[in-house]
Amino acid sequence: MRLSRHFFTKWLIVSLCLLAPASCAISRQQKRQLKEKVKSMFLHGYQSYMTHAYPADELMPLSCKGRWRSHGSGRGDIDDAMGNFSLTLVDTLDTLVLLDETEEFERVVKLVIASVRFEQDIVVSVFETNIRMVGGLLAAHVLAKELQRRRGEMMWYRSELLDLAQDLGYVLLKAFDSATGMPYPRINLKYGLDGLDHQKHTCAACAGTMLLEFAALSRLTGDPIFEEKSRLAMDYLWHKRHSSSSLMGHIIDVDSGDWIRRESGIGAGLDSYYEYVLKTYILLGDETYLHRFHRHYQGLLKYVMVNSRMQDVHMHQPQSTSKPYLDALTAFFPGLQVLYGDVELAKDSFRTLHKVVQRYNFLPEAFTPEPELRMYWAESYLRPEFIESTYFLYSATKDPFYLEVGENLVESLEIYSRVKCGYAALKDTNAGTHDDRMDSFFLSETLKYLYLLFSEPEELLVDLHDYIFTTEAHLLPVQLARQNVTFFPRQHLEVHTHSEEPSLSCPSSHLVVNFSSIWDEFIDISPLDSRDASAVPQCRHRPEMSQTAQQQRLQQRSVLASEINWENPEHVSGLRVLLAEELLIPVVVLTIFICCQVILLAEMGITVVKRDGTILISQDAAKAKHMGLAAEGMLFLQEIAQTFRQPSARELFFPPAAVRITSEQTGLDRILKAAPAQFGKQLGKDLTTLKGKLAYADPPSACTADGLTNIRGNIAVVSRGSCMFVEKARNVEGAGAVAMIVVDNKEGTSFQADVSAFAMSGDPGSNNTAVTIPALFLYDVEGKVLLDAFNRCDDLVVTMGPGQ
Ligand code: DMJ
Repeated sequence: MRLSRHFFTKWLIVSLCLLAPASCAISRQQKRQLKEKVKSMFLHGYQSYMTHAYPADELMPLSCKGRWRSHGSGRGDIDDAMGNFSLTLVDTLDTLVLLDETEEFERVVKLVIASVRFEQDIVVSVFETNIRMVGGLLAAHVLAKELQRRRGEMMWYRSELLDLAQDLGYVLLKAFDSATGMPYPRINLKYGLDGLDHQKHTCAACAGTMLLEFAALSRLTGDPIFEEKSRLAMDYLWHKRHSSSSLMGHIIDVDSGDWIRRESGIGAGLDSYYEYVLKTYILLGDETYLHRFHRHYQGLLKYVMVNSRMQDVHMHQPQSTSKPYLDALTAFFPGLQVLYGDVELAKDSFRTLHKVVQRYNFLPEAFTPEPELRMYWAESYLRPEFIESTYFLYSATKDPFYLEVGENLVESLEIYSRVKCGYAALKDTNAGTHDDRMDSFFLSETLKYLYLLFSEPEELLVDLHDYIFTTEAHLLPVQLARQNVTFFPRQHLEVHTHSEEPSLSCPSSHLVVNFSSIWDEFIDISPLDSRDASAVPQCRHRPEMSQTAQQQRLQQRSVLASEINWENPEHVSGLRVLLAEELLIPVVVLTIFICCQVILLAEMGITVVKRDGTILISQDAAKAKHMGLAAEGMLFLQEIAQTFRQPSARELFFPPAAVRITSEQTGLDRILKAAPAQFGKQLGKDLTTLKGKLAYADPPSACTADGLTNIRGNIAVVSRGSCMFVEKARNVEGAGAVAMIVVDNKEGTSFQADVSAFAMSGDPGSNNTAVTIPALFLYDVEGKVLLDAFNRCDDLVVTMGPGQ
């Protein structure tokens, strides 16, 4: 082993620090310097890749050129991660955002959108392609949206990265076409499984590391297939665990379901299976997975990590060890233990790994278990796992010891791995010889965790508590748990704003909410301007949005409003906007609503004062946290004004309606109570009734004008949500439907239970007149009756008319 003077000094310092930790704690200033240091390291690696390798998949840091995937390029399995799709760049996108390189992020997102395609005759690893490419695209998509929302940057972006992720998702889906539902390990990007001499043996981690990315894909695109398939694969793996120990084997046949190799541990081949069981619970809130992880964890503690001594064992004879070494991937486990809440055991297992790192500067690819802890394989690929655990342990304990571990790693990388064109893996950790490879995970994971270790939470664009790291350290928002997988088309996440920025010279906007309502239970809000114009400081630069932009904002708001954690609103990620429509509720509820939101309103520069049955809502844009929130606040007020403006005579009363369903074949004849619409032809007034056949809109939300099929000449059935009712009506009418029935997407609602005189609202502007077809709304209970009848009766006839 090479023991440099530098390392002797470091060893001395660390030893002294262990004896007197307080005196050696890294100061905030040093921490900042280390963070900047890591950033400069990242930029060296990244720019080397962009200059010498891009658009190739990887950088060859010694040759200063790109590594492409070609037939017979020949490093065996490790090349399966490469698909000539600029792997390193895609894998690195979200790191750029976390390191606040957002201009560069924007530049290269455009490159990716313009150039990355998957129609190539190349066989790739399903697992690697999923974690690096799909995960990379999804995280970049989510962060691009964050940049739009928080900073008003990248407003041109329209979910193109999500489209790419979805395209790739469909390619990978073909791999699930096995007898057990577990994915085959490889797929041809162009031809799927065709012509592949199916390799049927896959590792448990390979089959079981799809669900986070695929669930995110389903929930962001609205296509449930990804989540469904990957859940089934997880179910199958769970069913294959050892019945008493709950240990898993290593390699499994995806057609027969037989275990091919039964070694059990926590390293390569198994690591991220366990990781995804726990993280699925964290991301999706599905307790089945917590229960499963708990069972696995008990088995691991009993046999694989006995008293924190890590070892690999035989799945069916867990008392006997199966191999004499542990691999570098094992080092992710303390981080997972932290996530599970077992910080004390995490510290113990980390201590063992740290001893190896202290000895060799890096964690070698394999090393023997305690007590020897000797190098077994000499290579080090600069993997992230050890630093990942360091980061999680520091986050949980704030013990400066972990910062020092990170600092040592920074120095080791600089001394032993930095070369002219990036960072080279080590061929021999002992001899310090280089290998001509810089794997994409070095930028996407190793340096990301290292940077985050030295960052203060408030310095980051996002609150990391709102995200989970995938196994490739890509960020996925935990709010996905609250999104309904069936009806969640992508319009939900789209942000479209006007180009004008709010002027901070604009002093304020005011509204009065007056409780002396014309309806007993509802409030009447009208702009203060119309009541006491002299009291309103007039704003010369108030930004006006187009009707469409406003509708689009409302769409977005309705999603976010559904995510409000009423108990603890300030802890909700992304809750920066409010839905004015939500205020169409009784006074008491309104009061609670506003009280819950005061913190959020304050961030938008809005204050709320309640006085003698009147609520005064005012905004001082200069007091908003930032420009984006100032604009949100103004829009919020505008929307309240529009929503609660004095109703016109026509709007004052919309009588309830009804849907009659009949089927001669089955003798069915039933009347369902329905809510009317404030737009389109009024049943019982503009026309008496309308009779027709039903057809499901596709996509079900009907929020897009393009691609709506099957509804011409029929009554279109659409799902509630994602956009305004009137927009749905416009779209289905454009596609030839003669009428529209919207079915509620909230479980358990019914016409009887809703005491409010609900009518689907129209455009605040003139576009209502563009809709001529009649439209009705059915609550969940009545909607289910309709859909059930539609599914059962081929001859179902639907008559829409006024209620009694
Ligand atoms: C990464 O691609 C991921 O962390 C994966 O889960 C395991 N292998 C590498 C890093 O070692």
